[in-house]
Amino acid sequence: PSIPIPQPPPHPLVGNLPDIDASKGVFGLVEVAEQYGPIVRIQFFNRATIVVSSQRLVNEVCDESRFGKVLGVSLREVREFAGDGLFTAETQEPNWQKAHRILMPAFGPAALKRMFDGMDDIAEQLLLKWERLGPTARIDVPDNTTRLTLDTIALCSFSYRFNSLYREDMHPFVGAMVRALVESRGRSRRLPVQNKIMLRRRHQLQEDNALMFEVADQIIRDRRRNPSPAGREDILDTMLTAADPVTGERLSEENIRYQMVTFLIAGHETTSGLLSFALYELLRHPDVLATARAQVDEVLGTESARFEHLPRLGYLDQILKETLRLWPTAPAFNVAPYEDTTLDGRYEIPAGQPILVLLPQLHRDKAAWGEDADLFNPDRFSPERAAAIPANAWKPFGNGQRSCIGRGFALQEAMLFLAKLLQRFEITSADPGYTLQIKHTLTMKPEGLFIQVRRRDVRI
Ligand code: MNH
Repeated sequence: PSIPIPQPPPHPLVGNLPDIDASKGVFGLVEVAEQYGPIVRIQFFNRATIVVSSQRLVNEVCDESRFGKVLGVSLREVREFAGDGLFTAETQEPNWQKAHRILMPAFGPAALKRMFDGMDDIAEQLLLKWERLGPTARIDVPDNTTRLTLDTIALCSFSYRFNSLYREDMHPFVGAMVRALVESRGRSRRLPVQNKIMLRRRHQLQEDNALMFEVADQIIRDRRRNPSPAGREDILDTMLTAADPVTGERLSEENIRYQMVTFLIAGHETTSGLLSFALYELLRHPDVLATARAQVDEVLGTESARFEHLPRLGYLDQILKETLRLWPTAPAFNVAPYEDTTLDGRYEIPAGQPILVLLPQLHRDKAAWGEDADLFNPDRFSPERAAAIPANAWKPFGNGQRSCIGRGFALQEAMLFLAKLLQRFEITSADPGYTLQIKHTLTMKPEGLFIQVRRRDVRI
């Protein structure tokens, strides 16, 4: 017996648009989910989305034999500038499959080991800068970590230096990207006719897209003129030269440009948010900070961080995972059933109907995480306890074949930075009364979080 999916009463024409607070990003949906429960139907104009947020329902929609990724309304707008790059391609598109096969090894374990030096290069620059600024400087955490992660992804994948740490304003790519992402969200909440008449916004978006393509094209032109030395090939070289093992084809120049824009977007906003929220939680949990520091001192001592140290920093890995549980910086993804289906044995869902997996809610589901689900506690991910986490209760990197290609990259980069930071500095909040304020674009970050750092008495 099928039953209707709960939905807030829709308004004429716009549906539930006025019921969801756009300024709160995905937390606007969290409010509705809190009121209506683990499954709720939301309708913008004539487009419906089904929002699921319990482990029980998410576990079902993560079954890849019945459900697969679809582009939500925002991602369909992002496709304007990320094209058929991995993130915004449909799984059935030949270019997704081809690029997936070519690029998976480029982000695999052997590649991550090669990229260690690039990650260390940028992390070292940032920490040296903080040391020179001294203990009285107020350090803007999301701003600094955004510079770190943008420079790191560009150096590691294209051997290109944005040099964000040497400039006051961010590289123009960042402004263009942030505006384009914000506008994509805006467009997804308007009618096509509304979007059509907003000429100034349309022109700005075209300008921003052109700038992002120009940055990518410039890097490709430079590379063609100055090939990488033998043995120093990077991900850009892989894209320019590698043949797909199945079709024997290479990536087109246009597709390479889309992949580059995709890596720059997907590869830095989320990781800087992760690092920012991790610092936010460490400052609120001195006991966790002390345990982390003790491990760093034991493993690194006074040595410079090396790739071989990383597997021994398990507690830092637990901190990052727990941070992504409470603050999933890419807070939602969409799947749809391949065929008409019934969810939870009672909700009828037509083929192709988008289902949004709401991560902040899933990750605080008390049935999956216990009564203390709202508490930050990295022990949840200890080797003993992690095995008991229910299937698909933790999905910050998405699901299955369409999950994040940069997962290992992000965790390695974040772990290395945290280890080096704790080895070298005492950290304190610059504003002990700070109350969390989240800034939402496609991702989320703690806005206005400032720290101060004081050099510890260790010689490295
Ligand atoms: Mn990432 C897909 C989260 C870091 C590149 N990423 C996804 C998805 C999530 C996600 C969620 C699935 C989206 C969907 O189903 O629609 N990503 C993250 C988080 C971090 C992150 C939380 C950091 C923390 N991602 C990175 C980094 C890169 C990257 C670093 C660098 C290249 N991510 C991607 C790409 C995809 C993706 C590319 C699309 C993969 C595919 O579908 O083939």
